[in-house]
Amino acid sequence: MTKTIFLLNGPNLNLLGKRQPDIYGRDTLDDVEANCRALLPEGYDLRMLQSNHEGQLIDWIHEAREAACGIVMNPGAYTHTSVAILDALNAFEGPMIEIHISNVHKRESFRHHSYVSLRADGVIAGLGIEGYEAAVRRILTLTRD
Ligand code: CA2
Repeated sequence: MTKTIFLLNGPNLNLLGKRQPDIYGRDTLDDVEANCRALLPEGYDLRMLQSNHEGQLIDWIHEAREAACGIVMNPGAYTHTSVAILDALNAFEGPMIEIHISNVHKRESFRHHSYVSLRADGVIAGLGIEGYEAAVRRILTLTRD
């Protein structure tokens, strides 16, 4: 059976490649999806998802419990605020990698704390969109038979 990796993206990441290229670069989420798809061996698929709404992200995490072998998530600003997303991720049993395009530790102090890191099996920050590919590679390593 095909194993599906969920790539979940939080608020404002629909603007990726369209605003603030100095911080987030010029590539779009479609580019991220194409780069990640190119890494998938036979038997794997991915679902690229983005929402500006916390509840929608939580619903997708719940869906992942049945439908995904692993989650790569850039929760955007919810990283720093959302106990609800942390609770949802704690109910997911597969591997979960947290990714940030920018190096959050080089930015404002409110970005230094992540609720999601309390659940994440790995945390990537500051590699630009290449971080998504590193995260997918890690999920593949952890889920290959
Ligand atoms: O560095 C990251 O990936 C962040 O998760 C991005 C969030 C920010 O709140 C986190 O602290 C770090 C913001 C996402 C906003 O994305 C945009 C992309 C392009 C243009 C404008 C916003």
